[in-house]
Amino acid sequence: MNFDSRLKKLQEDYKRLIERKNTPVFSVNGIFERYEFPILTAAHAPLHWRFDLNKETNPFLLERIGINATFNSGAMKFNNKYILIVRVEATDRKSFFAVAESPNGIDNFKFWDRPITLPETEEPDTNVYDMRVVQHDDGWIYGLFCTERRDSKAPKEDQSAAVANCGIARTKDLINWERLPDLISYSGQQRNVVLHPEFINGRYALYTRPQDGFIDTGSGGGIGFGYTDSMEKAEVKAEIIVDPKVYHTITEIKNGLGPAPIKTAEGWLQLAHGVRNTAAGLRYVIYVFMTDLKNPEKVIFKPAGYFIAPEGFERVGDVSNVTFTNGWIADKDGKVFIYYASSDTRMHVATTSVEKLIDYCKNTPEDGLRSAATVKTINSLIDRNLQTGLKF
Ligand code: M1P
Repeated sequence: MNFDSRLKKLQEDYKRLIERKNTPVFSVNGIFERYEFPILTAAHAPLHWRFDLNKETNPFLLERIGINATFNSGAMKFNNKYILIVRVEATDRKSFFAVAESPNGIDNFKFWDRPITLPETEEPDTNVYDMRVVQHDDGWIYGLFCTERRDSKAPKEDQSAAVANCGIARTKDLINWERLPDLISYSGQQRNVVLHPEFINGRYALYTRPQDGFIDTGSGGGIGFGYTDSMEKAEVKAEIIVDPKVYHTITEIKNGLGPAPIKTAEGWLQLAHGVRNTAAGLRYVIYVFMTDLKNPEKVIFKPAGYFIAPEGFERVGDVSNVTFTNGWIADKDGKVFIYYASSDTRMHVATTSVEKLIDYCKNTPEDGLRSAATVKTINSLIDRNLQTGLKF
Protein backbone atom coordinates (compact mmCIF):
# COMPACT_ATOMS: atom_id res chain seq x y z
CA MET A 1 0.00 0.00 0.00
CA ASN A 2 1.30 3.44 -0.81
CA PHE A 3 1.11 6.50 1.43
CA ASP A 4 -2.26 7.70 0.10
CA SER A 5 -4.05 4.38 0.26
CA ARG A 6 -2.65 3.68 3.75
CA LEU A 7 -3.80 7.11 4.92
CA LYS A 8 -7.29 6.56 3.49
CA LYS A 9 -7.62 3.18 5.22
CA LEU A 10 -6.29 4.51 8.54
CA GLN A 11 -8.71 7.45 8.43
CA GLU A 12 -11.73 5.29 7.53
CA ASP A 13 -10.98 2.72 10.24
CA TYR A 14 -10.42 5.48 12.81
CA LYS A 15 -13.69 7.25 11.94
CA ARG A 16 -15.62 3.98 12.13
CA LEU A 17 -14.13 3.25 15.58
CA ILE A 18 -14.83 6.70 17.03
CA GLU A 19 -18.41 6.81 15.72
CA ARG A 20 -19.30 3.23 16.70
CA LYS A 21 -22.59 3.06 18.60
CA ASN A 22 -22.51 1.39 21.99
CA THR A 23 -25.47 -0.62 23.25
CA PRO A 24 -26.26 -1.85 26.75
CA VAL A 25 -26.03 -5.53 27.59
CA PHE A 26 -28.89 -7.12 29.60
CA SER A 27 -28.07 -6.84 33.29
CA VAL A 28 -28.71 -10.02 35.27
CA ASN A 29 -28.21 -8.33 38.65
CA GLY A 30 -30.27 -5.29 37.59
CA ILE A 31 -27.96 -2.97 39.53
CA PHE A 32 -26.00 -1.58 36.58
CA GLU A 33 -25.65 -2.15 32.86
CA ARG A 34 -22.44 -2.92 31.07
CA TYR A 35 -22.01 -1.97 27.38
CA GLU A 36 -21.05 -4.02 24.34
CA PHE A 37 -17.82 -2.18 23.51
CA PRO A 38 -15.05 -0.44 25.46
CA ILE A 39 -15.46 3.33 25.16
CA LEU A 40 -11.76 4.06 24.68
CA THR A 41 -8.82 1.95 23.53
CA ALA A 42 -5.27 2.71 22.42
CA ALA A 43 -6.65 2.82 18.86
CA HIS A 44 -8.79 5.85 19.83
CA ALA A 45 -5.65 8.02 20.16
CA PRO A 46 -5.78 10.49 17.25
CA LEU A 47 -3.75 9.59 14.17
CA HIS A 48 -1.96 12.96 14.28
CA TRP A 49 -0.50 12.04 17.71
CA ARG A 50 1.00 8.86 16.30
CA PHE A 51 1.88 9.32 12.64
CA ASP A 52 4.02 11.86 10.86
CA LEU A 53 1.44 12.73 8.20
CA ASN A 54 3.93 14.39 5.86
CA LYS A 55 4.61 12.32 2.76
CA GLU A 56 8.08 13.87 2.40
CA THR A 57 9.32 12.91 5.84
CA ASN A 58 7.32 9.68 6.24
CA PRO A 59 6.91 8.13 2.77
CA PHE A 60 5.89 4.70 4.21
CA LEU A 61 3.41 6.33 6.60
CA LEU A 62 4.89 4.48 9.57
CA GLU A 63 3.67 5.00 13.09
CA ARG A 64 6.27 7.10 14.94
CA ILE A 65 4.81 7.19 18.45
CA GLY A 66 3.02 4.09 19.75
CA ILE A 67 0.19 4.20 22.29
CA ASN A 68 -0.05 1.22 24.62
CA ALA A 69 -3.24 1.86 26.59
CA THR A 70 -5.99 4.30 27.54
CA PHE A 71 -7.28 3.64 31.04
CA ASN A 72 -7.91 4.90 34.63
CA SER A 73 -9.78 8.11 33.74
CA GLY A 74 -11.14 10.91 35.88
CA ALA A 75 -14.60 12.12 34.81
CA MET A 76 -16.81 15.19 35.01
CA LYS A 77 -19.58 17.04 33.18
CA PHE A 78 -18.16 20.17 31.56
CA ASN A 79 -19.99 22.49 29.13
CA ASN A 80 -22.73 19.86 28.99
CA LYS A 81 -20.34 17.22 27.65
CA TYR A 82 -19.21 14.00 29.32
CA ILE A 83 -15.51 14.51 29.88
CA LEU A 84 -12.85 11.96 30.71
CA ILE A 85 -9.34 12.90 31.81
CA VAL A 86 -7.76 9.79 30.41
CA ARG A 87 -4.54 8.12 31.49
CA VAL A 88 -2.90 7.54 28.13
CA GLU A 89 0.19 5.37 28.21
CA ALA A 90 2.65 5.48 25.34
CA THR A 91 4.68 2.42 24.39
CA ASP A 92 7.62 4.00 26.25
CA ARG A 93 5.60 3.33 29.46
CA LYS A 94 5.12 7.03 30.20
CA SER A 95 1.59 8.00 31.09
CA PHE A 96 0.12 11.41 30.45
CA PHE A 97 -3.33 12.95 30.64
CA ALA A 98 -5.64 13.78 27.76
CA VAL A 99 -9.23 14.98 27.60
CA ALA A 100 -11.78 12.91 25.68
CA GLU A 101 -15.38 14.09 25.34
CA SER A 102 -18.67 12.45 24.40
CA PRO A 103 -22.11 13.94 23.77
CA ASN A 104 -23.92 11.11 25.61
CA GLY A 105 -21.39 9.49 27.98
CA ILE A 106 -21.50 6.04 26.37
CA ASP A 107 -20.05 6.37 22.87
CA ASN A 108 -18.50 8.78 20.36
CA PHE A 109 -15.68 9.64 22.77
CA LYS A 110 -13.18 11.81 20.93
CA PHE A 111 -9.85 13.16 22.21
CA TRP A 112 -9.24 16.88 22.16
CA ASP A 113 -6.54 17.98 19.69
CA ARG A 114 -3.64 17.82 22.14
CA PRO A 115 -2.88 15.98 25.37
CA ILE A 116 -2.77 18.04 28.58
CA THR A 117 0.49 19.91 29.12
CA LEU A 118 0.92 19.44 32.85
CA PRO A 119 3.50 21.73 34.47
CA GLU A 120 6.16 20.02 36.58
CA THR A 121 7.37 20.90 40.06
CA GLU A 122 11.04 21.52 40.86
CA GLU A 123 11.35 17.76 41.28
CA PRO A 124 10.12 16.51 37.88
CA ASP A 125 7.73 13.55 37.80
CA THR A 126 8.96 10.44 35.97
CA ASN A 127 5.38 9.27 35.49
CA VAL A 128 1.96 10.74 36.25
CA TYR A 129 -1.30 8.80 36.32
CA ASP A 130 -4.84 8.19 37.61
CA MET A 131 -6.18 11.73 37.89
CA ARG A 132 -9.27 12.33 40.01
CA VAL A 133 -11.02 15.54 38.91
CA VAL A 134 -13.36 17.41 41.17
CA GLN A 135 -15.24 20.66 40.85
CA HIS A 136 -14.62 22.07 44.33
CA ASP A 137 -16.77 24.55 46.24
CA ASP A 138 -13.87 27.02 46.05
CA GLY A 139 -14.50 27.45 42.29
CA TRP A 140 -11.48 25.53 40.97
CA ILE A 141 -11.46 22.21 39.18
CA TYR A 142 -8.76 20.17 40.93
CA GLY A 143 -6.91 17.23 39.46
CA LEU A 144 -5.22 14.99 42.02
CA PHE A 145 -3.02 12.30 40.54
CA CYS A 146 -0.19 9.96 41.32
CA THR A 147 3.29 11.30 40.69
CA GLU A 148 5.96 8.65 40.58
CA ARG A 149 9.73 9.07 40.76
CA ARG A 150 12.62 6.65 41.13
CA ASP A 151 13.48 5.95 44.76
CA SER A 152 16.68 7.97 45.15
CA LYS A 153 17.70 5.78 48.11
CA ALA A 154 17.62 2.57 46.05
CA PRO A 155 20.96 1.08 44.90
CA LYS A 156 21.91 1.72 41.26
CA GLU A 157 21.24 -1.89 40.27
CA ASP A 158 17.62 -1.54 41.39
CA GLN A 159 15.92 0.35 38.59
CA SER A 160 12.35 -0.47 39.60
CA ALA A 161 12.15 1.00 43.11
CA ALA A 162 9.82 3.96 43.01
CA VAL A 163 8.18 6.48 45.32
CA ALA A 164 4.54 7.46 44.79
CA ASN A 165 2.98 10.69 45.98
CA CYS A 166 -0.09 12.80 45.29
CA GLY A 167 0.45 15.50 42.68
CA ILE A 168 -2.00 18.41 42.57
CA ALA A 169 -3.02 20.71 39.72
CA ARG A 170 -5.99 23.00 39.15
CA THR A 171 -7.74 24.56 36.19
CA LYS A 172 -10.85 26.41 35.12
CA ASP A 173 -10.96 25.26 31.48
CA LEU A 174 -9.25 21.81 31.45
CA ILE A 175 -6.66 23.26 29.04
CA ASN A 176 -4.52 25.54 31.21
CA TRP A 177 -3.39 23.81 34.40
CA GLU A 178 -1.64 25.37 37.38
CA ARG A 179 0.64 22.92 39.17
CA LEU A 180 0.61 23.14 42.97
CA PRO A 181 3.12 21.55 45.35
CA ASP A 182 2.72 17.80 45.94
CA LEU A 183 0.81 16.70 49.02
CA ILE A 184 2.79 16.52 52.25
CA SER A 185 1.71 13.67 54.51
CA TYR A 186 3.43 11.70 57.23
CA SER A 187 2.34 8.12 56.60
CA GLY A 188 4.75 6.94 53.90
CA GLN A 189 3.84 6.99 50.21
CA GLN A 190 0.48 8.08 48.81
CA ARG A 191 -1.60 6.90 45.88
CA ASN A 192 -5.35 7.17 45.20
CA VAL A 193 -5.75 10.54 46.94
CA VAL A 194 -9.13 12.18 46.32
CA LEU A 195 -10.39 15.67 47.17
CA HIS A 196 -13.81 15.84 48.83
CA PRO A 197 -15.92 18.30 46.78
CA GLU A 198 -17.08 20.43 49.73
CA PHE A 199 -15.38 22.34 52.52
CA ILE A 200 -15.84 20.75 55.93
CA ASN A 201 -15.74 23.37 58.69
CA GLY A 202 -13.88 25.66 56.28
CA ARG A 203 -11.16 23.10 55.53
CA TYR A 204 -10.36 20.94 52.52
CA ALA A 205 -10.86 17.23 53.14
CA LEU A 206 -8.83 14.53 51.41
CA TYR A 207 -9.32 10.79 51.13
CA THR A 208 -5.87 9.20 51.21
CA ARG A 209 -4.22 5.80 50.90
CA PRO A 210 -1.19 5.64 53.13
CA GLN A 211 1.33 2.96 52.18
CA ASP A 212 4.81 1.92 53.29
CA GLY A 213 6.06 0.78 49.89
CA PHE A 214 5.33 1.38 46.23
CA ILE A 215 3.31 -1.81 45.57
CA ASP A 216 2.81 -3.16 49.09
CA THR A 217 0.88 -0.95 51.44
CA GLY A 218 2.64 -2.71 54.33
CA SER A 219 1.38 -1.48 57.68
CA GLY A 220 -0.60 1.21 55.85
CA GLY A 221 -3.46 0.55 53.52
CA GLY A 222 -7.10 1.21 53.85
CA ILE A 223 -8.85 4.34 52.67
CA GLY A 224 -7.70 7.19 54.89
CA PHE A 225 -9.09 10.68 55.52
CA GLY A 226 -7.55 13.92 56.67
CA TYR A 227 -7.75 17.69 56.40
CA THR A 228 -5.65 20.46 54.92
CA ASP A 229 -6.13 24.21 55.38
CA SER A 230 -4.90 24.99 51.89
CA MET A 231 -4.53 23.29 48.53
CA GLU A 232 -1.71 25.66 47.59
CA LYS A 233 0.43 24.05 50.31
CA ALA A 234 -1.52 20.88 50.95
CA GLU A 235 -0.47 19.12 54.12
CA VAL A 236 -2.35 16.38 55.93
CA LYS A 237 -0.95 16.11 59.44
CA ALA A 238 -3.14 13.23 60.60
CA GLU A 239 -5.07 10.53 58.77
CA ILE A 240 -7.79 8.30 60.13
CA ILE A 241 -8.80 5.08 58.37
CA VAL A 242 -12.30 5.19 56.88
CA ASP A 243 -12.34 1.71 55.34
CA PRO A 244 -9.55 -0.68 56.37
CA LYS A 245 -8.15 -3.66 54.52
CA VAL A 246 -9.63 -6.82 56.05
CA TYR A 247 -8.58 -10.48 56.08
CA HIS A 248 -10.33 -12.76 53.58
CA THR A 249 -12.33 -10.04 51.89
CA ILE A 250 -12.00 -8.22 48.56
CA THR A 251 -9.69 -5.72 50.32
CA GLU A 252 -7.30 -8.07 52.07
CA ILE A 253 -4.17 -6.74 50.31
CA LYS A 254 -5.14 -3.10 49.78
CA ASN A 255 -7.89 -0.75 48.69
CA GLY A 256 -8.21 2.84 47.54
CA LEU A 257 -10.94 5.34 46.80
CA GLY A 258 -12.00 5.83 43.20
CA PRO A 259 -13.51 9.20 42.27
CA ALA A 260 -14.84 11.95 44.56
CA PRO A 261 -18.11 10.85 46.17
CA ILE A 262 -21.61 11.67 44.89
CA LYS A 263 -23.80 13.61 47.32
CA THR A 264 -27.30 12.24 47.92
CA ALA A 265 -30.03 13.03 50.46
CA GLU A 266 -29.12 9.84 52.33
CA GLY A 267 -25.35 10.15 52.39
CA TRP A 268 -22.28 10.17 50.16
CA LEU A 269 -22.04 7.40 47.58
CA GLN A 270 -18.47 6.14 47.44
CA LEU A 271 -16.78 4.05 44.75
CA ALA A 272 -13.48 2.26 45.42
CA HIS A 273 -11.23 -0.60 44.41
CA GLY A 274 -10.16 -3.57 46.52
CA VAL A 275 -7.28 -5.96 45.91
CA ARG A 276 -6.67 -9.55 46.95
CA ASN A 277 -3.82 -11.88 46.13
CA THR A 278 -4.27 -15.12 44.21
CA ALA A 279 -2.04 -17.77 42.63
CA ALA A 280 -2.66 -15.87 39.37
CA GLY A 281 -1.50 -12.56 40.86
CA LEU A 282 -3.36 -9.57 42.25
CA ARG A 283 -7.07 -9.26 41.46
CA TYR A 284 -8.60 -5.77 41.47
CA VAL A 285 -12.37 -5.35 41.88
CA ILE A 286 -14.62 -2.32 42.35
CA TYR A 287 -16.93 -1.85 45.32
CA VAL A 288 -19.49 0.69 46.51
CA PHE A 289 -20.33 1.96 50.00
CA MET A 290 -21.98 4.99 51.62
CA THR A 291 -20.74 7.47 54.17
CA ASP A 292 -22.55 9.92 56.43
CA LEU A 293 -23.66 13.24 54.93
CA LYS A 294 -22.20 15.37 57.75
CA ASN A 295 -19.25 13.10 58.51
CA PRO A 296 -18.09 11.71 55.15
CA GLU A 297 -15.37 9.70 56.89
CA LYS A 298 -18.03 7.58 58.68
CA VAL A 299 -19.23 4.47 56.79
CA ILE A 300 -23.00 3.99 57.10
CA PHE A 301 -23.68 1.20 54.58
CA LYS A 302 -21.24 -1.31 53.15
CA PRO A 303 -22.55 -4.14 50.97
CA ALA A 304 -20.55 -7.37 51.03
CA GLY A 305 -18.28 -8.19 48.13
CA TYR A 306 -17.62 -6.54 44.83
CA PHE A 307 -19.79 -4.40 42.58
CA ILE A 308 -17.81 -4.83 39.35
CA ALA A 309 -15.16 -7.52 38.76
CA PRO A 310 -13.26 -8.23 35.55
CA GLU A 311 -15.48 -10.27 33.21
CA GLY A 312 -14.83 -11.93 29.83
CA PHE A 313 -12.28 -10.04 27.75
CA GLU A 314 -11.95 -7.44 30.55
CA ARG A 315 -9.86 -10.04 32.38
CA VAL A 316 -6.99 -9.85 29.91
CA GLY A 317 -4.63 -6.99 29.19
CA ASP A 318 -1.41 -5.31 30.16
CA VAL A 319 -2.00 -6.07 33.84
CA SER A 320 -4.62 -8.82 33.73
CA ASN A 321 -7.50 -9.40 36.15
CA VAL A 322 -7.92 -5.72 37.05
CA THR A 323 -10.94 -3.45 37.14
CA PHE A 324 -10.11 0.02 38.39
CA THR A 325 -12.12 3.24 38.59
CA ASN A 326 -11.39 6.88 39.29
CA GLY A 327 -14.30 8.55 37.50
CA TRP A 328 -18.08 8.72 37.57
CA ILE A 329 -20.71 11.28 36.59
CA ALA A 330 -24.16 11.75 38.12
CA ASP A 331 -26.60 13.59 35.88
CA LYS A 332 -29.27 15.90 37.30
CA ASP A 333 -31.94 13.27 36.49
CA GLY A 334 -30.12 10.75 38.72
CA LYS A 335 -28.51 8.68 35.96
CA VAL A 336 -25.00 7.60 36.90
CA PHE A 337 -22.15 6.81 34.49
CA ILE A 338 -19.41 4.70 36.06
CA TYR A 339 -16.17 4.83 34.09
CA TYR A 340 -13.87 1.89 34.76
CA ALA A 341 -10.79 0.46 33.14
CA SER A 342 -10.08 -3.21 32.55
CA SER A 343 -6.66 -4.79 32.98
CA ASP A 344 -4.82 -1.45 32.73
CA THR A 345 -5.65 -1.45 29.01
CA ARG A 346 -9.01 0.11 28.01
CA MET A 347 -11.95 2.14 29.31
CA HIS A 348 -15.56 1.01 29.77
CA VAL A 349 -18.79 2.58 30.98
CA ALA A 350 -21.48 1.07 33.19
CA THR A 351 -24.74 2.91 33.83
CA THR A 352 -27.05 2.91 36.82
CA SER A 353 -28.89 5.52 38.93
CA VAL A 354 -28.45 7.23 42.29
CA GLU A 355 -31.67 5.56 43.44
CA LYS A 356 -30.44 2.08 42.52
CA LEU A 357 -27.02 2.65 44.12
CA ILE A 358 -28.66 3.74 47.38
CA ASP A 359 -30.97 0.71 47.26
CA TYR A 360 -27.92 -1.51 46.60
CA CYS A 361 -26.01 -0.02 49.55
CA LYS A 362 -28.90 -0.19 52.00
CA ASN A 363 -30.30 -3.60 51.09
CA THR A 364 -27.33 -5.76 50.12
CA PRO A 365 -26.25 -7.73 53.21
CA GLU A 366 -22.95 -6.80 54.84
CA ASP A 367 -19.95 -9.11 54.85
CA GLY A 368 -20.36 -11.47 57.82
CA LEU A 369 -16.63 -12.29 57.53
CA ARG A 370 -17.20 -16.07 57.93
CA SER A 371 -18.54 -18.82 55.65
CA ALA A 372 -21.20 -19.68 58.25
CA ALA A 373 -22.41 -16.08 58.26
CA THR A 374 -22.76 -16.13 54.45
CA VAL A 375 -24.90 -19.29 54.62
CA LYS A 376 -27.01 -17.73 57.38
CA THR A 377 -27.65 -14.67 55.20
CA ILE A 378 -28.67 -16.82 52.21
CA ASN A 379 -30.97 -18.91 54.40
CA SER A 380 -32.69 -15.82 55.70
CA LEU A 381 -33.38 -14.71 52.09
CA ILE A 382 -34.65 -18.20 51.22
CA ASP A 383 -37.01 -18.16 54.24
CA ARG A 384 -38.49 -14.84 53.12
CA ASN A 385 -38.82 -16.02 49.51
CA LEU A 386 -40.51 -19.29 50.51
CA GLN A 387 -43.18 -17.25 52.30
CA THR A 388 -44.04 -15.67 48.94
CA GLY A 389 -44.33 -19.16 47.42
CA LEU A 390 -41.69 -18.36 44.80
CA LYS A 391 -38.67 -20.57 44.21
CA PHE A 392 -36.79 -21.25 41.00
O1 M1P B 1 -2.19 -2.32 38.08
C1 M1P B 1 -3.36 -2.12 38.82
C2 M1P B 1 -3.37 -0.75 39.48
O2 M1P B 1 -2.27 -0.67 40.39
C3 M1P B 1 -2.18 0.51 41.15
O3 M1P B 1 -3.26 0.62 42.02
P1 M1P B 1 -3.01 0.59 43.64
O4 M1P B 1 -2.44 1.90 43.99
O5 M1P B 1 -4.29 0.33 44.32
O6 M1P B 1 -2.06 -0.53 43.85
C4 M1P B 1 -2.12 1.73 40.24
O7 M1P B 1 -0.86 1.74 39.58
C5 M1P B 1 -3.20 1.72 39.19
O8 M1P B 1 -2.95 2.72 38.25
C6 M1P B 1 -3.28 0.37 38.47
O9 M1P B 1 -4.42 0.34 37.64
